[in-house]
Amino acid sequence: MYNLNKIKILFLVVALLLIAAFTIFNLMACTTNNQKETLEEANTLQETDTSSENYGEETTDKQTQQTIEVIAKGGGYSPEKINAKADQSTTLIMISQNAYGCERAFVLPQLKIAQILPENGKTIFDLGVQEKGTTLLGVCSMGMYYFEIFFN
Ligand SMILES: [Cu+2]
Repeated sequence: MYNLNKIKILFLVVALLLIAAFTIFNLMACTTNNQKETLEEANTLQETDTSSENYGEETTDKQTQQTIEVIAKGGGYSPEKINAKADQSTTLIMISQNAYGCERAFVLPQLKIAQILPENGKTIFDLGVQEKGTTLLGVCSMGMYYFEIFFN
């Protein structure tokens, strides 16, 4: 009877340690539940954004599409400073290259976009049409890695 209780307590302690270790690991990997929620929110926002894609399709205004490519890898994003054209429909392609760190927890704060990037592969974001003088920030959820897009 006494031994059985001892085993029970030992089992409980081990279980608690495992839970604590798992929680710490999750926090370090930048994948808290909060971010998953913002991710879902952002996805719906993104969908509504694309519906207004036809906006500004005027014959007088020779509007074309521009694409920006940024690499997400261990140690951050590259390039960190990007010049882009204002008043153009802009697509951002995030290219994951062996991204195993928190660079995967990608956030575009001004556009209310938060998404977990794959370890490898491309993720496409619609940045819409930005005004001259706008600077868009791309950042990891912890604010450790970032890049800036300057629209001119
Ligand atoms: Cu980070």
